[in-house]
Amino acid sequence: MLIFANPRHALHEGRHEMFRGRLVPCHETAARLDHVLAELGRRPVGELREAPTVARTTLERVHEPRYLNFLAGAWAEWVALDPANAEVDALPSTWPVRGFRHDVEPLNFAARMGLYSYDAGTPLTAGTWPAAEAGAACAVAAAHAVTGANAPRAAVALTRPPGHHAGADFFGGYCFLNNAALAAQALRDGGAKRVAVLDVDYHHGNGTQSLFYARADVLTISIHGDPRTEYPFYLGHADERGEGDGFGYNLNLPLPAGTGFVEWRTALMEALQRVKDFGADALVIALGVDTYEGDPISRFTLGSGDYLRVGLDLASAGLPTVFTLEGGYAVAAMGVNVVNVLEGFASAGTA
Ligand code: OKP
Ligand code: ZN
Repeated sequence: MLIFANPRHALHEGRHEMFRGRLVPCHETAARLDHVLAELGRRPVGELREAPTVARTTLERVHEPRYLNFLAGAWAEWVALDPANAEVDALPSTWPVRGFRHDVEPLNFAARMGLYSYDAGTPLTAGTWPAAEAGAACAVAAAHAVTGANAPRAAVALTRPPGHHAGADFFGGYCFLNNAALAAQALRDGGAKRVAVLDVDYHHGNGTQSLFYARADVLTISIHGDPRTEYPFYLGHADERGEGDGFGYNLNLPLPAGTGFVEWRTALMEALQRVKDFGADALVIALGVDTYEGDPISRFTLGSGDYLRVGLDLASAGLPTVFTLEGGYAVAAMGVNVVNVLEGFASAGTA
């Protein structure tokens, strides 16, 4: 198993997110990844590698050019508005909902922040772009690593900010560039005919679903908290099955808050059966461990030991597999939970 750890992840360190009328400290912190790296130091389940840089054209396989241009220049614009802004994160506060235009890009910075986002919980900071770009490079490198003869079974993009909520032209849910989608597209571009993305984060992978919704070559599956009560609320229902050519190639498995490992694993088995029926050549796992019982913002009750079983189950698909790191906010348990998945996967055989 090869592990591409984002060397620039700590450049993205949001100060505050909007929650119930107040700015509260961010849940998505650099310490999360540091705990995973520390646990990997104790239990080296794979080989750490450095990722080469990613080309803009590769990012444009998934994201809109005008969105990438905005993200890449956003911090400089923010500080140019007022030098004092350097001490504050940029957060959106106005959004073009139903009936507003999305085709005309406003000149106003706040208006563009809103055009390219969907929540006020995702601060954009000085290091957001370099961190997200280097993370995307890890995801693409991981996809390349499992491609070709004699490739290892699995590669991991150990990165933050996470990616699965980001769409073609929007950020939100702590995500800016969709690492899982970039990995899936890189696998397709590397010759895989059919790629499955299985999202096991507590939250529905709305960005990934939207990116591949009309495509039959990438199957998207998400197991998550029921969006009627859980973030991201406006997508992730069981009746969303894809559209056009993509009809039948999206599977949502929402579960009620409070779900434990036995029921969660039944959903995982259904997901893996769908991957098998699809005839996938490669698998991308959007790996969030916010399904953990101790997670401060989520409500499933998986235990740390359960993640070993999860890894073993994922390996049973028998496919070249790329993991991208998504959520997980019980910071101290984060390392053990993530490395348990990877160790469980590796214990199955040739990873
Ligand atoms: C990102 B990922 C909590 C509000 C929830 C958004 C959650 C984003 C989760 N104060 N804010 O899927 O783990
Ligand atoms: Zn999540």
